[in-house]
Amino acid sequence: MGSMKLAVVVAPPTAAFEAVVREPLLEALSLLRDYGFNGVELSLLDPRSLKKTELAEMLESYSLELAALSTGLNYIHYGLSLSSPDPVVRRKTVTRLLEFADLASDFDSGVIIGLIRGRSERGVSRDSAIRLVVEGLSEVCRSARDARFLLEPLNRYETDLINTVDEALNILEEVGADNLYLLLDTFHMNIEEAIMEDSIRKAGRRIGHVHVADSNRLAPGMGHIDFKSIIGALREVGYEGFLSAEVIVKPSLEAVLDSVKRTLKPLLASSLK
Ligand code: LER
Ligand code: MN
Repeated sequence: MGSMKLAVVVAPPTAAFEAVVREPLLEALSLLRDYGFNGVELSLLDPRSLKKTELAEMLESYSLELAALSTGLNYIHYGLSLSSPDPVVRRKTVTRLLEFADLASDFDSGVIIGLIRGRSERGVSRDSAIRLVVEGLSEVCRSARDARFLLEPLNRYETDLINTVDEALNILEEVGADNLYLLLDTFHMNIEEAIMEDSIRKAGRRIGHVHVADSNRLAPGMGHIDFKSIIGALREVGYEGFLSAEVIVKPSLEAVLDSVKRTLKPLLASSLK
Protein backbone atom coordinates (compact mmCIF):
# COMPACT_ATOMS: atom_id res chain seq x y z
CA MET A 1 0.00 0.00 0.00
CA GLY A 2 1.33 3.46 -0.94
CA SER A 3 1.66 6.34 1.41
CA MET A 4 0.74 10.00 1.30
CA LYS A 5 3.25 12.38 -0.25
CA LEU A 6 4.41 15.88 0.67
CA ALA A 7 4.33 18.96 -1.55
CA VAL A 8 4.38 22.74 -1.21
CA VAL A 9 2.44 25.36 -3.18
CA VAL A 10 4.68 27.65 -5.20
CA ALA A 11 3.36 30.79 -6.94
CA PRO A 12 4.99 33.50 -9.04
CA PRO A 13 6.88 36.10 -6.95
CA THR A 14 4.25 38.72 -7.98
CA ALA A 15 1.27 36.67 -6.69
CA ALA A 16 -1.21 38.66 -4.58
CA PHE A 17 -1.93 35.71 -2.24
CA GLU A 18 0.01 35.28 0.97
CA ALA A 19 -0.30 31.58 1.77
CA VAL A 20 2.20 30.40 -0.83
CA VAL A 21 5.90 30.28 -1.51
CA ARG A 22 6.74 33.24 -3.73
CA GLU A 23 10.26 32.58 -4.96
CA PRO A 24 11.72 32.17 -8.44
CA LEU A 25 10.59 28.69 -9.53
CA LEU A 26 13.98 27.03 -9.87
CA GLU A 27 15.14 28.26 -6.48
CA ALA A 28 11.96 26.93 -4.89
CA LEU A 29 12.28 23.56 -6.64
CA SER A 30 15.84 23.19 -5.56
CA LEU A 31 14.94 23.86 -1.89
CA LEU A 32 12.02 21.39 -2.07
CA ARG A 33 14.36 18.74 -3.40
CA ASP A 34 16.94 19.47 -0.73
CA TYR A 35 14.33 19.09 2.02
CA GLY A 36 13.10 15.79 0.54
CA PHE A 37 9.65 16.81 -0.66
CA ASN A 38 7.92 14.58 -3.21
CA GLY A 39 6.16 17.20 -5.26
CA VAL A 40 5.30 20.79 -6.02
CA GLU A 41 1.88 22.34 -6.50
CA LEU A 42 2.04 25.20 -8.98
CA SER A 43 -0.15 28.24 -8.67
CA LEU A 44 -0.30 29.88 -12.09
CA LEU A 45 -1.96 32.73 -13.91
CA ASP A 46 -1.66 31.47 -17.52
CA PRO A 47 -0.92 27.74 -17.74
CA ARG A 48 0.07 28.19 -21.40
CA SER A 49 3.14 30.07 -20.21
CA LEU A 50 4.68 26.73 -19.19
CA LYS A 51 5.74 24.41 -21.99
CA LYS A 52 4.90 20.80 -21.17
CA THR A 53 8.30 19.48 -22.22
CA GLU A 54 10.12 22.13 -20.19
CA LEU A 55 7.97 21.47 -17.13
CA ALA A 56 8.56 17.71 -17.47
CA GLU A 57 12.32 18.25 -17.68
CA MET A 58 12.31 20.64 -14.76
CA LEU A 59 10.36 18.25 -12.53
CA GLU A 60 12.53 15.36 -13.56
CA SER A 61 15.76 17.19 -12.83
CA TYR A 62 14.58 18.09 -9.32
CA SER A 63 12.97 14.64 -8.74
CA LEU A 64 9.58 16.22 -8.00
CA GLU A 65 6.05 15.35 -9.15
CA LEU A 66 3.43 17.91 -10.10
CA ALA A 67 1.04 17.62 -7.13
CA ALA A 68 -1.73 19.85 -8.57
CA LEU A 69 -2.36 23.09 -10.43
CA SER A 70 -3.84 25.95 -8.48
CA THR A 71 -6.01 28.46 -10.35
CA GLY A 72 -7.09 30.99 -7.69
CA LEU A 73 -4.71 33.74 -8.86
CA ASN A 74 -6.95 34.08 -11.92
CA TYR A 75 -9.73 35.23 -9.61
CA ILE A 76 -7.53 37.45 -7.46
CA HIS A 77 -5.63 39.11 -10.33
CA TYR A 78 -8.14 39.02 -13.23
CA GLY A 79 -11.54 38.53 -11.58
CA LEU A 80 -12.15 35.26 -13.46
CA SER A 81 -15.06 33.50 -11.78
CA LEU A 82 -17.44 30.63 -12.60
CA SER A 83 -20.27 32.50 -10.88
CA SER A 84 -19.74 35.95 -12.41
CA PRO A 85 -23.00 37.65 -13.47
CA ASP A 86 -21.17 38.51 -16.72
CA PRO A 87 -21.41 35.67 -19.27
CA VAL A 88 -18.24 36.88 -20.98
CA VAL A 89 -16.29 36.48 -17.73
CA ARG A 90 -17.82 33.03 -17.17
CA ARG A 91 -16.79 31.98 -20.69
CA LYS A 92 -13.23 33.19 -20.15
CA THR A 93 -13.13 31.29 -16.85
CA VAL A 94 -14.22 28.01 -18.45
CA THR A 95 -11.66 28.50 -21.22
CA ARG A 96 -8.93 29.20 -18.68
CA LEU A 97 -9.87 26.08 -16.65
CA LEU A 98 -9.69 23.96 -19.80
CA GLU A 99 -6.20 25.35 -20.48
CA PHE A 100 -5.26 24.26 -16.96
CA ALA A 101 -6.82 20.84 -17.61
CA ASP A 102 -4.73 20.41 -20.75
CA LEU A 103 -1.53 20.92 -18.75
CA ALA A 104 -2.63 18.94 -15.69
CA SER A 105 -3.76 15.84 -17.56
CA ASP A 106 -0.28 15.39 -19.05
CA PHE A 107 1.12 15.16 -15.53
CA ASP A 108 -1.72 13.14 -13.99
CA SER A 109 -2.48 15.96 -11.59
CA GLY A 110 -5.68 17.83 -10.76
CA VAL A 111 -7.01 21.35 -11.40
CA ILE A 112 -8.14 23.19 -8.30
CA ILE A 113 -11.53 24.89 -8.13
CA GLY A 114 -11.01 27.15 -5.13
CA LEU A 115 -11.39 30.91 -5.31
CA ILE A 116 -12.10 30.69 -9.06
CA ARG A 117 -15.72 29.71 -8.32
CA GLY A 118 -16.13 33.36 -7.15
CA ARG A 119 -18.67 34.61 -4.63
CA SER A 120 -22.18 35.86 -5.07
CA GLU A 121 -22.07 39.36 -6.50
CA ARG A 122 -24.52 42.22 -6.49
CA GLY A 123 -27.68 41.36 -8.41
CA VAL A 124 -27.19 37.57 -8.21
CA SER A 125 -28.70 35.52 -5.39
CA ARG A 126 -26.59 32.90 -3.68
CA ASP A 127 -28.78 30.18 -5.20
CA SER A 128 -28.31 31.50 -8.73
CA ALA A 129 -24.58 31.86 -8.12
CA ILE A 130 -24.46 28.19 -7.05
CA ARG A 131 -26.39 27.23 -10.22
CA LEU A 132 -23.72 29.02 -12.27
CA VAL A 133 -20.96 27.15 -10.43
CA VAL A 134 -22.71 23.82 -11.11
CA GLU A 135 -23.12 24.74 -14.79
CA GLY A 136 -19.47 25.77 -15.14
CA LEU A 137 -18.20 22.66 -13.35
CA SER A 138 -20.40 20.39 -15.45
CA GLU A 139 -19.02 21.95 -18.60
CA VAL A 140 -15.34 21.67 -17.66
CA CYS A 141 -15.75 18.12 -16.36
CA ARG A 142 -17.50 17.06 -19.58
CA SER A 143 -15.09 18.89 -21.90
CA ALA A 144 -11.91 17.57 -20.26
CA ARG A 145 -12.75 13.93 -19.54
CA ASP A 146 -9.14 12.93 -18.95
CA ALA A 147 -8.51 15.72 -16.43
CA ARG A 148 -9.38 15.74 -12.73
CA PHE A 149 -11.00 18.74 -11.06
CA LEU A 150 -10.75 19.38 -7.33
CA LEU A 151 -13.53 21.32 -5.61
CA GLU A 152 -12.31 22.99 -2.42
CA PRO A 153 -14.64 24.14 0.37
CA LEU A 154 -13.38 27.59 1.47
CA ASN A 155 -14.06 29.39 4.73
CA ARG A 156 -16.87 31.97 4.98
CA TYR A 157 -14.51 34.95 5.04
CA GLU A 158 -13.30 34.17 1.51
CA THR A 159 -16.54 33.22 -0.22
CA ASP A 160 -20.22 32.58 0.51
CA LEU A 161 -20.31 29.74 -2.03
CA ILE A 162 -19.49 26.21 -0.75
CA ASN A 163 -17.89 26.55 2.69
CA THR A 164 -18.24 23.02 4.05
CA VAL A 165 -17.53 19.44 3.05
CA ASP A 166 -21.29 18.74 3.13
CA GLU A 167 -22.00 21.57 0.71
CA ALA A 168 -19.20 20.44 -1.59
CA LEU A 169 -20.46 16.83 -1.55
CA ASN A 170 -23.89 18.09 -2.63
CA ILE A 171 -22.30 19.94 -5.55
CA LEU A 172 -20.40 16.79 -6.55
CA GLU A 173 -23.68 14.93 -6.57
CA GLU A 174 -25.40 17.59 -8.66
CA VAL A 175 -22.61 17.72 -11.22
CA GLY A 176 -22.47 13.92 -11.31
CA ALA A 177 -19.07 13.71 -13.02
CA ASP A 178 -16.59 11.00 -12.08
CA ASN A 179 -13.65 13.36 -12.69
CA LEU A 180 -14.73 15.81 -9.99
CA TYR A 181 -13.22 15.28 -6.52
CA LEU A 182 -12.93 17.14 -3.25
CA LEU A 183 -9.93 19.13 -2.11
CA LEU A 184 -9.80 19.36 1.66
CA ASP A 185 -7.80 22.23 3.20
CA THR A 186 -7.15 21.89 6.94
CA PHE A 187 -7.08 25.70 7.39
CA HIS A 188 -10.61 26.10 5.99
CA MET A 189 -11.85 22.93 7.70
CA ASN A 190 -10.63 24.14 11.07
CA ILE A 191 -12.97 27.14 10.68
CA GLU A 192 -15.99 25.44 9.09
CA GLU A 193 -16.18 21.76 10.12
CA ALA A 194 -17.47 20.64 13.51
CA ILE A 195 -15.04 17.70 13.73
CA MET A 196 -12.51 17.63 10.93
CA GLU A 197 -11.87 13.88 11.20
CA ASP A 198 -15.60 13.13 10.81
CA SER A 199 -15.75 15.28 7.68
CA ILE A 200 -12.73 13.45 6.27
CA ARG A 201 -14.46 10.12 6.90
CA LYS A 202 -17.62 11.43 5.27
CA ALA A 203 -15.74 12.64 2.19
CA GLY A 204 -13.95 9.26 2.02
CA ARG A 205 -13.02 8.13 -1.47
CA ARG A 206 -14.09 11.45 -2.97
CA ILE A 207 -10.98 13.15 -1.58
CA GLY A 208 -8.70 13.94 -4.51
CA HIS A 209 -6.21 16.33 -2.92
CA VAL A 210 -5.37 17.82 0.48
CA HIS A 211 -4.00 21.24 1.47
CA VAL A 212 -2.28 21.36 4.84
CA ALA A 213 -1.83 24.48 6.94
CA ASP A 214 -2.06 24.91 10.67
CA SER A 215 -4.92 26.68 12.50
CA ASN A 216 -3.31 30.10 11.86
CA ARG A 217 -2.36 29.23 8.26
CA LEU A 218 1.29 28.95 9.24
CA ALA A 219 3.17 25.72 8.54
CA PRO A 220 1.89 22.52 10.19
CA GLY A 221 3.54 22.45 13.61
CA MET A 222 3.20 26.21 14.14
CA GLY A 223 -0.45 26.20 15.31
CA HIS A 224 -2.77 23.85 17.18
CA ILE A 225 -4.24 21.41 14.63
CA ASP A 226 -3.73 17.76 15.62
CA PHE A 227 -2.13 16.44 12.44
CA LYS A 228 -1.65 12.98 13.88
CA SER A 229 -5.40 12.64 14.15
CA ILE A 230 -6.05 14.25 10.72
CA ILE A 231 -3.59 11.94 8.99
CA GLY A 232 -5.05 8.99 10.89
CA ALA A 233 -8.47 9.80 9.42
CA LEU A 234 -7.03 10.22 5.91
CA ARG A 235 -5.32 6.86 6.26
CA GLU A 236 -8.60 5.28 7.40
CA VAL A 237 -10.33 6.32 4.18
CA GLY A 238 -7.40 5.09 2.09
CA TYR A 239 -6.18 8.49 0.91
CA GLU A 240 -2.82 8.13 -0.85
CA GLY A 241 -2.39 11.47 -2.59
CA PHE A 242 -0.51 14.63 -1.75
CA LEU A 243 -0.53 16.75 1.37
CA SER A 244 0.30 20.08 -0.16
CA ALA A 245 1.42 22.83 2.23
CA GLU A 246 -0.42 26.05 1.38
CA VAL A 247 0.95 28.25 4.12
CA ILE A 248 2.11 31.72 5.01
CA VAL A 249 5.87 31.79 4.72
CA LYS A 250 6.94 33.00 8.18
CA PRO A 251 9.41 33.33 9.77
CA SER A 252 11.40 32.04 6.77
CA LEU A 253 11.01 29.56 3.95
CA GLU A 254 13.57 27.25 5.52
CA ALA A 255 11.68 27.29 8.84
CA VAL A 256 8.44 26.47 6.97
CA LEU A 257 9.92 23.54 5.07
CA ASP A 258 11.54 22.26 8.23
CA SER A 259 8.30 22.47 10.24
CA VAL A 260 6.20 20.78 7.52
CA LYS A 261 8.69 17.99 7.29
CA ARG A 262 9.26 17.51 11.02
CA THR A 263 5.53 17.57 11.76
CA LEU A 264 4.19 15.42 8.94
CA LYS A 265 6.89 13.07 7.71
CA PRO A 266 6.95 10.87 10.85
CA LEU A 267 3.16 10.53 10.60
CA LEU A 268 3.35 9.22 7.04
CA ALA A 269 5.70 6.32 7.70
CA SER A 270 3.71 3.16 7.03
CA SER A 271 5.18 1.58 10.17
CA LEU A 272 2.79 3.81 12.10
CA LYS A 273 -0.18 2.03 10.57
C1 LER B 1 -7.78 29.92 -0.79
O1 LER B 1 -7.89 30.28 0.53
C2 LER B 1 -7.30 28.52 -0.94
O2 LER B 1 -7.26 27.75 0.00
C3 LER B 1 -6.87 28.11 -2.28
O3 LER B 1 -6.48 26.78 -2.29
C4 LER B 1 -8.05 28.35 -3.23
O4 LER B 1 -7.75 28.64 -4.53
MN1 MN C 1 -6.40 25.72 -0.11
